[in-house]
Amino acid sequence: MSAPEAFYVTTPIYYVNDSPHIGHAYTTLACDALARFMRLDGRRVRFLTGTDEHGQKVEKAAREAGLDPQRFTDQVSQRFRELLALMDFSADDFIRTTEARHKRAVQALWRRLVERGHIYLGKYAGWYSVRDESYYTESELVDGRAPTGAPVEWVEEPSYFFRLSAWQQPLLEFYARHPDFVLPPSRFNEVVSFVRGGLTDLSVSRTTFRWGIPVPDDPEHVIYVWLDALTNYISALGYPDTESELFRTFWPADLHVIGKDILRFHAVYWPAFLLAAGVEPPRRVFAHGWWTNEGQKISKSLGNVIDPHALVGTYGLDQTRYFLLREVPFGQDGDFRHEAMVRRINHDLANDYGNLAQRVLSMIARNCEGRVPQPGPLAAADEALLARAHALLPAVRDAMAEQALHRALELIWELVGEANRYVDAQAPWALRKSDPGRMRTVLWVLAETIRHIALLSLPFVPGAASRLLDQLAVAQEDRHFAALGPAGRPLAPGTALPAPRGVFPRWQEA
Ligand code: ME8
Repeated sequence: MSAPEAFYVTTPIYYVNDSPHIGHAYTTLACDALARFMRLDGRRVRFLTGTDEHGQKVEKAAREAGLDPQRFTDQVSQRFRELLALMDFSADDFIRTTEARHKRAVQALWRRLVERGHIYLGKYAGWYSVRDESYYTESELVDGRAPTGAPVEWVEEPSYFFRLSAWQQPLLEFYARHPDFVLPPSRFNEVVSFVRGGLTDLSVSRTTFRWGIPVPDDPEHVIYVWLDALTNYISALGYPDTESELFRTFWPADLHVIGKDILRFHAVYWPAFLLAAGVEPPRRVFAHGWWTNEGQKISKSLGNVIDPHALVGTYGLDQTRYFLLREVPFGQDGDFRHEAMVRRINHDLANDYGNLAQRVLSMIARNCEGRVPQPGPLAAADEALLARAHALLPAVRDAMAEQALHRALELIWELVGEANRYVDAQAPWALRKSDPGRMRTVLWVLAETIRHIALLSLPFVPGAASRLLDQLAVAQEDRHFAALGPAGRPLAPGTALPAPRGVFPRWQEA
């Protein structure tokens, strides 16, 4: 058997100036669903997340909290780690930029860029935004602020520069060779036109504060926080040891998932640094949209930040996961609304999915002695429903390959709808007396369809889907996608089933 194909997916590493909120939870959730899907599909997966702990913004937040930066980052980083448990995120590694393994990697990358002639010492004079940790040219400013609305300050200091200007042509060629490097396509167009517009050399060190990784051989300078942060994706694989099993298996990354706010760093600077260092760039950067809260931009000053603990506490974990991934086409902006959440909980989860399972499982409990029924010959309608169930994996796989997570859910729910129509049309409750053999066939076809639905929904609603698989007595070792389809592990007639219990309660307004 050949080695399983690797899949390496990463979240941005989050700044520890702030507690985790819905935006952070969203990005990590998307990565989690992708990672879970690929694991179930037989891939060897590595899913990385972590925290971005250096730079002026974090230093300032630590000062405001009255703590030294290391104590402060230890505390806030821990909250991001707790988010993993809260939302059942299956990350394989959690990197912090204050760890020794990361500092070593960043300094090694720096040295390599110097050796290859891509870094030179100069003087920076220009605008800087601490909030964005980004440099801006005069022409980019809008009413004296960064295009993001963040305040800027004038900075003049000695600085090392990365020869980004030399990478315009190689980047454009790289983009042309990798037409799926950035998704969605509209975002890729933005990147390409930005690079076509010309690139100026990038200041990659600062001297006016200390909280960062020192420049090798010139410790007056600390390395620019974005050069530091982007390196996390390879430091977590053991860079500079590029011969290690970990690095060779997982680099280049299959996918960096980020918010649209940080696309330029990932799609322009990062591949340029890597190409300059002689390291292959990642395969894809997916930039998703931004959430607003009941139509308003989410901000601390407006006091409308959505805390993932509150979401999970109020609506439930599977419900929150489902809503975030289903409500908004992945890549577009979304608006969080209580009413929309309740609609998803009551319609999609309770009525469509939950009811289907509950109806079928309780009929089996009542009429088949609580065992998987023995099917008789299959009728055309049975074959048709099973064919739909068997066709689901390839369709969902295609959607996941382009990070269309909402589409994957739509496809699963199309089968849920199909199965519900089949129950109504076949009316197994009416067959109980008239044709019990036929009733058993119908219930087996339904149970087998529900098995497909539950397995394919595991990446998205892992709690409810596993409880449903428990109720179908699907063994742990059969909970993967190779068990789907007729050649997989269809439910064996006669298997005893536990008493059915609803997996998706309705939302009751208090
Ligand atoms: O940018 N809606 O960290 P950060 C959706 N440290 N997603 C949102 C969001 C919102 N309203 N707000 C934040 C940084 N996000 C750097 C990254 S990577 C090498 C360094 C998500 O803490 C979104 O993924 O500001 C965005 O890209 C990320 O949080 C920014 O997190």
